[in-house]
Amino acid sequence: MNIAEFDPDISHALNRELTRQQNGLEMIPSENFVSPAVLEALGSIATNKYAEGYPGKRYYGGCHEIDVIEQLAIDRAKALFDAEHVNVQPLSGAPANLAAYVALVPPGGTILGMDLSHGGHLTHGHPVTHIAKVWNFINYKTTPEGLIDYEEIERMAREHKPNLILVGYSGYSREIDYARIKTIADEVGALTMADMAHIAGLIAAGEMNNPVPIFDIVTTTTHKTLRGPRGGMILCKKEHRKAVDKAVFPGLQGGPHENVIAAKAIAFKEAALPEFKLYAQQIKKNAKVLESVFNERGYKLMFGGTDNHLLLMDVTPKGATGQQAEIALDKAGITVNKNMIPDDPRSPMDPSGIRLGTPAVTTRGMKEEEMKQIGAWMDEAIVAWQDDTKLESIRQEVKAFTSNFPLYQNLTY
Ligand code: DSN
Repeated sequence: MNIAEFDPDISHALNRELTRQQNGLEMIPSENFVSPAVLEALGSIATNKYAEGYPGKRYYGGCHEIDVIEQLAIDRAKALFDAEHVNVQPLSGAPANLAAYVALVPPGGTILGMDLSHGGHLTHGHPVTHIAKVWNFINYKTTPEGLIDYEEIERMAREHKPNLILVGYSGYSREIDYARIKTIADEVGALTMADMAHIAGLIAAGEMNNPVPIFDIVTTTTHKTLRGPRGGMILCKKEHRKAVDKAVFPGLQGGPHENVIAAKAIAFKEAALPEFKLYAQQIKKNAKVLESVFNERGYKLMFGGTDNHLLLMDVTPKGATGQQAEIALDKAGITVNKNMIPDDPRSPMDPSGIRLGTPAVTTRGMKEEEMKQIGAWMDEAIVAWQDDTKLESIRQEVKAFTSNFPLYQNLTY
């Protein structure tokens, strides 16, 4: 019995969500649309199998084909990122980061990571997280010009002697000099970690610097620019293999989600194709077009612009807060997320900024010309945040526009 017959409530919600995805413009930089093959693997019978352990060393019988699937995912990820060891079992980005800390830093040890409002992530040690009670996180910030402050990182590393120096961000739009961080870490005897969740797809395509050959450990999600299923992964040097694998299982997780791992394997195969490189290049070109549109229209871009897929911008010069802009854009059929800007004087629930990105619209085939139109609509919607009639008219235009970029044709639940 299919979903529609058995559970109309879920079926209707899924169909409405599908319509929302098809009719709107998805500009949240951490979201994307997976391929039909990835979607099929997620719904496959691999979900039925328990496989605690690792390929060839499981605590359950009947894992032969599951081993084939997980080993393919591991081997493909190793090749894609030039990694010595890969663990594909982390359930998502936050569990991957937690496992990385468990593997490499004793409780009470010191971790030097980026402040949340300057582009870091909650799991990089924000005081509201439990992990901030387990490890001693010290946060660095960007320079007043909005760039990574390598000199300050060096100074703080010398002062605090961290066990681990962490780079890689959720709201930062510039390139990272991993070699420079490695030099600083070596000087103070720290290990190095990069959280490449946002930019993994750009790195896989060779469109951004790759930390994996340089750093001790790299964590990622698989569902952002990498365009795979919702999940996580850890890549590390051989000497950390045992500690990482033990931290993931049995340290923190139970049975791996092998349907998701099958989908990861497929996504890694897709990311190795020449067309994925073109996709990654287009993501960056599209972000650059939005950068110039918003510059021309008087927004304040954080970090001076973008080298990757995302933009963080202060919308208050246009008379709206981040929350008001997010709600107005939603009404106009454009999805973004409100976001703190560096040292934001406002609150996280109603910050000064919004964060936007191009991976999802680029997957739909939108290019430079379409970005100009999207940027214009976004500006109009933010300026008219109190005008529901205007927002509804933009929504109708967006709907007509997106029908030219079909998504999951013939899919229904
Ligand atoms: N929630 C993700 C993002 O949107 O960047 C990071 O965890």
